Amino acid sequence: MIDLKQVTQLVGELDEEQVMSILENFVASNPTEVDAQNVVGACQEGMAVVGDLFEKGEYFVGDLIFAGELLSEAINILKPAIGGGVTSTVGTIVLGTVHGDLHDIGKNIFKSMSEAAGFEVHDIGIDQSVEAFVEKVKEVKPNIVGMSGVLTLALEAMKDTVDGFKEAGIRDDIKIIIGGNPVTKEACKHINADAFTTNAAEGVKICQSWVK
Ligand code: B12
Repeated sequence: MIDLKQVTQLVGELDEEQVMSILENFVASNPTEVDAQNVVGACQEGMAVVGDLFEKGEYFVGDLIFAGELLSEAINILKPAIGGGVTSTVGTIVLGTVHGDLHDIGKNIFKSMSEAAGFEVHDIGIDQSVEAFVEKVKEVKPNIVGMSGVLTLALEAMKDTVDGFKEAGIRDDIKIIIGGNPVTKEACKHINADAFTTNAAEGVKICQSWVK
């Protein structure tokens, strides 16, 4: 059995070697999807520890960069266990991190999980302008738009983006889900999104309910 608290602690301590060794053994044990998603959650909590230490001045930007690389590597190891096996497309998602925000680890986790659940995902990347979202939606006509952001500032960028969809006359053609650490029920209402989550697995379930 994997010790989730230990995973959180080791990610918080940026102990790359131990984290990778534990995750490799975990994946080799043929875990269930739910167990793998819990490990993603434990890693996410570890990143919150990194964020707290950064705020306290104990970690620096270099540590944030290292933490980002560590988590991306961790998710690559976990990917085969996170889910999969669905071969037919259940729906289409346009996904991106909103303008001003360069964080993409959470977005990439949601992308992997939704692809594993059978969604065709068009990932437009980080720091994406309102126009880039609008153009992509016009091009691929998705069922769903997923917007990611971890900075507090991202919430206003998400609102700008939804306003952009409205101005382009395409808001009612899509469902919008927002994700990332700062999203809340209140923010979701303010932004005029249809759903919010700080958990990628929950996000996938919400998207599945929209395309049923
Ligand atoms: C790693 C990191 C970085 C890395 C990012 C690397 C990368 N490739 O993403 C780098 C070094 C680039 C970075 C830069 C900065 N960062 Co930074 N960073 C972090 C850190 C430690 C972890 C973020 C993370 O990956 N978390 C783990 C993931 C898995 O969690 P998540 O994003 O929430 O995603 C999950 C869910 O929310 C959901 N999800 C996410 N997106 C989506 C989308 C959809 C559609 C759905 C359905 C679900 C979903 O699924 C995921 C899995 O469950 C956070 C601390 C924290 N508490 O988050 C600070 C943090 C976000 N950073 C912060 C800051 C201040 C900065 C910098 C300004 C630092 C600086 N002085 O330069 C810059 C800003 C750059 C910019 N313009 O964006 C602050 C933000 C403060 C604020 N309130 O706005 C934080 C909170 C740290 C802190 N406590 O001070 N950072």
